[in-house]
Amino acid sequence: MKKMNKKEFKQCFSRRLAEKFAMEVSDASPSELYQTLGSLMTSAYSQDWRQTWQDYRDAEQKQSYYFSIEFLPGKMLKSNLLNMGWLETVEAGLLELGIQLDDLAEIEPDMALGNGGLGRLASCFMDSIASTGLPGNGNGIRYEYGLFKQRFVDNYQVELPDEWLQKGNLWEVRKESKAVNVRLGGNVYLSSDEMGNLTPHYQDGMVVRAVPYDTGMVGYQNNIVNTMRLWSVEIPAEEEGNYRSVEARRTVEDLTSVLYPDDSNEAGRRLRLSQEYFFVSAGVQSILRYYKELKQPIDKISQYVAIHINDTHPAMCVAEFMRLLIDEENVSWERAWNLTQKVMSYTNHTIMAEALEKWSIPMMKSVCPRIYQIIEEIDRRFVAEMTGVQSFDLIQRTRIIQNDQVHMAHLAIIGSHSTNGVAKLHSDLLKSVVLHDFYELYPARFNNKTNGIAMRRWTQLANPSMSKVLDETIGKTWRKTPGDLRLLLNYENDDQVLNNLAAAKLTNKKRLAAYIQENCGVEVNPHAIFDVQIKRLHAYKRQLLNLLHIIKLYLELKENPDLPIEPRVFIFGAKAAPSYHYAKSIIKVINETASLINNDDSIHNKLKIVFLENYNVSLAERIIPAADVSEQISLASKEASGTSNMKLMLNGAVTIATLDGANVEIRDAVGDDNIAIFGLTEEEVYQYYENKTYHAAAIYEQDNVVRRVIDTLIDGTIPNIHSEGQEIFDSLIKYNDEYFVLRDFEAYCIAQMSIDKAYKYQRRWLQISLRNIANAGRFSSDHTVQRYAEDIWQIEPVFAHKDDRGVTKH
Ligand code: GL5
Repeated sequence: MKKMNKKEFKQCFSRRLAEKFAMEVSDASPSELYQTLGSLMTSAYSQDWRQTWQDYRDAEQKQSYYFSIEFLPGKMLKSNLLNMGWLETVEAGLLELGIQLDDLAEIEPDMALGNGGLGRLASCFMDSIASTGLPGNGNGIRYEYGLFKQRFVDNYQVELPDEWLQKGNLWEVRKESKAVNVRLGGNVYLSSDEMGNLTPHYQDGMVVRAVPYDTGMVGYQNNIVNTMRLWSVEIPAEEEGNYRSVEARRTVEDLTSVLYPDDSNEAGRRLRLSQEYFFVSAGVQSILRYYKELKQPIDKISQYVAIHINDTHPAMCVAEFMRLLIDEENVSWERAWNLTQKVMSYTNHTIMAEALEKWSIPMMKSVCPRIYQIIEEIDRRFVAEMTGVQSFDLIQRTRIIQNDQVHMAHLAIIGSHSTNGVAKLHSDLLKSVVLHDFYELYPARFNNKTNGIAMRRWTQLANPSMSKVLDETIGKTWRKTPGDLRLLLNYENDDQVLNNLAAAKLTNKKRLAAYIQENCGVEVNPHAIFDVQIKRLHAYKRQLLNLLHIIKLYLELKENPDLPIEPRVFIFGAKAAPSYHYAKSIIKVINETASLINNDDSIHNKLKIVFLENYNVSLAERIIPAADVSEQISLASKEASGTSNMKLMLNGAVTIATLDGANVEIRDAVGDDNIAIFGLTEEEVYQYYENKTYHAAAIYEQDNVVRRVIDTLIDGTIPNIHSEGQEIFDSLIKYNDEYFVLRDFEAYCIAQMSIDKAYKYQRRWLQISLRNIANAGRFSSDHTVQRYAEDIWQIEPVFAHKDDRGVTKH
């Protein structure tokens, strides 16, 4: 990629502004300046983008395609600048033109085509795949509306549409020439020729156009630009006549309109399944079209293509790939099946039953009838193959079609060569419990790939103050090789370094405090402990446990305002799914508790609660560098991995955690003395399930502290929560506390006391924090994707060895 000095950049920038808007810098709005900078950047990397694609093609590289219904890249301006190697030059050049880069970055809407960890992981992977020079692509949906914008009205969550495309999206390119047609609905019947070959005939239904929008995934200073391809629906020109009414057009346009249609009703579920088939079919068709251009025999396709099924949403890739091979390419079933299994791989991201998708047969038949036929045949052959080899019961439990439902995880496992979990514990649980039956059938297919995070975004971009201290202390190699963060361990007794890290943290805390003041009107003390829980709102993640502990502290302070605890600011960031009533009640109760505590002068500002609205990637970038404490308190066994735990440790926060998901590996990395572990283990949780011996009401009756705290939900201590307080109270006492909040409460309070105590000894605290930073390198997603590349996809990096003029040296 072309490197520029500051002077050249300023010239190019002013020239581009004049060309694009016929303006001088002094006349332009931040939005026009942002557009100008963006267009300068895209034209600078588009040469590399073409070249990367060309190189893969010339070298006939095997490529991977990561199919994900969510991508959560956040803002791309600064991360692209960083990866292009332009960040410092541009920042300085703009400053000389009187422009703050951060003001331009503010203009960009967060690209929020995802919910949480799953989508953010996909985006960290996209960054790392390009940065490690791997030939890998993303494939997903270009939703017109991203995840809703969250507002609090009367302390309730209210959802507003996220019209992120309103002002255009300068990173994407509409590739009309690469569009494909996707057929939805209708009927299909098969005719057979004298050789027994089956041909499908389609009746009715609709054909929609899938048009790709490609976004360049710029690798970290390596001249590689990969592609994230997101599909948008359009009405094909030849079908225009069939879609005259607004309503008819709407039925098509809805397909790629929203992320997660409300699945509490039939129409929403149907739309969701249609979305899944839409992006699966479009993606697989375009892969096959590309493969055919290579003019290789179809039987070699697994040497060129790896398709990754990210969670169950794209599981229909298995059946669609089969469909294309047998219906369009005339490949026999047996050969097609063999190729499909070699090409496909699958990651499971949760053990929560609700997320292991199942679709009713009538629904699937009506959305994608041919796919259903193929799944039925896969299921039939699976049963036939296993009969006589495995027990009847095992076959019944593992087959794809059961009780009138299609089990998507079963389809993904049976139709692929690899199934992985996302942290050691999670992968073990898949083998021993959740997918144990499949492990019996296919032990060699199971493996672990612990999640990772795009280190550059979460340090260099989000935390420049800490990054500077790291550069000054251990040099700059950690920027490219995160494992080098370990060099920091040499300085754990160096007061100067500890103080520098403390000063960087304080800078970040002050910045967050200013944001909190501006957005919530709450004044917080930057010297207080910033205790952070940021993640989707879900009962298993136990934001409620956090809240109950806060209430306990509050009650204690009310009794004894001089209680010798460190001042603490509890910071929450979380969205609740719009139809998840219970999670919304928790938000309401946290917010009302915040109003109560934040306005109670009698506790001398020792406690504050801040629930920041609209948690998203950009907000995470503000909060994480300022965190002292990282709350990872899900019920053991329920959080597959977690990734905010990794980001927070990397930024020097000390983790308070159950032994769940990747917390176990964080504990192993930092050692017991540098993390606060508490609560039931996963084995103990399973024992409770087995013995059915958990009685939350008994804890409530016997434990005075618990009772006092829980009663505040219903006795008027916390105002305005009449029904929500009762609902939560009932969930704990009447419905026996599904996530063992009360069982872990005491242990959690003790762990919290240890945090309070440790913080009092600042030097020791800073050492713990330093050890967390130093040991975070292993959680780089660069490392994770390399494991996927070697073990699952069998793809290799192409370092095209380009010179600075973008010329490929072979
Ligand atoms: C999730 C899990 O809940 C997280 O534990 C995990 O870190 C993440 C990425 O593997 O996947 N599954 C899921 O559906 N979402 C997640 O965050 O949204």
